[in-house]
Amino acid sequence: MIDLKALEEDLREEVSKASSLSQLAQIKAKYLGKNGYITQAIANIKNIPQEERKEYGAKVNKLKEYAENLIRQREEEIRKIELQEKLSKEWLDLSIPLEPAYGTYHPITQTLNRIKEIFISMGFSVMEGPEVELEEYNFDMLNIPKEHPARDMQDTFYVNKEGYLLRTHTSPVQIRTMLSHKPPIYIIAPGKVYRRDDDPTHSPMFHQVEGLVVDKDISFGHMKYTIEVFLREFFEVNVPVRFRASYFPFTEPSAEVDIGCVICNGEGCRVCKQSGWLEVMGCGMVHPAVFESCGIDTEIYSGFAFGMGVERLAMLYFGIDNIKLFFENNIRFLREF
Ligand code: 2NL
Repeated sequence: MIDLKALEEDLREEVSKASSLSQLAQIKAKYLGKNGYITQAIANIKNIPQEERKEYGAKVNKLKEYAENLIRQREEEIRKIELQEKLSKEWLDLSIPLEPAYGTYHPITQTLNRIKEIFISMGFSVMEGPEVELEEYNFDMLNIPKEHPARDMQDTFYVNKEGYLLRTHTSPVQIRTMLSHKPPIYIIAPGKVYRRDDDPTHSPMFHQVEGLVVDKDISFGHMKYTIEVFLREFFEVNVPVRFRASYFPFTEPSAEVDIGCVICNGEGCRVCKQSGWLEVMGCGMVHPAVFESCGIDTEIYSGFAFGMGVERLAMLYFGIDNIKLFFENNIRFLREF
């Protein structure tokens, strides 16, 4: 007959010394497992003489219940101790200020948005159009001759569909607007344009904003004032502005617009090549041939148009000397804005 008292004492001692759940699991197997002491004691009940069997059986079953409870209690204790240890080792300092990873608008987007805001404030609408354009809208209807060098494969990206190209300026958006809307027209056309250029001052993709006004009695004076107001709003100072006679096939007369150098205040520096002036845009009165190709009556309407490079304006506004920085997505550069 197994000594149940001794078994109980051994069990109590071992359980009280167990300090981990795995140790406890071993003890449980030793007493209550398939060949455990208590399991064996239960199996042995049938070998006990008849007169003692009932009492012995009751004791063994009580011991089994006692063992199960004892082990369960210890298990809870050990879980608590282990949790306390974990909590004292692993902790978070909730007082550390966390800087949220805010994004920002790309400097070109910021510049485009500022340009748009200024023209919207003057009553212009913003028009957009496709980047893959008809050669007809990009060149023919703008009075650009068939032999013009800008049409050359070396200057323009043609796509593998006859009569289509990547727009080289946003003028086709204005052609589309004149074809679909009756004057008065007061619009700007911002967007991406493409030219086969890739050197330190040119990128094959860049951004342009063009503007177009078509109405009755529109003069060069309206254009000059509109552009002067825009430039002084954009550069946030009362910059000198001058108009120099120039040539574009789509305007007549045409002019290039200079501002007093915002880097050296007109004193002469590397950026303005010692001239004190910076060329910032081109403009002119819309050529009658352009109006005619769009079905606008030149006896009734006149208008002006202008075009500016967004990267160039952004570089002057932010004081950046390399156009490539806009397209490298260097996070240390972008964080500056
Ligand atoms: C420049 C010059 C210019 C225009 C763009 C234009 C558009 C139509 C009709 C007539 Cl639909 N003109 N656009 C006119 C003059 C100059 O851009 O230097 N851009 C960066």
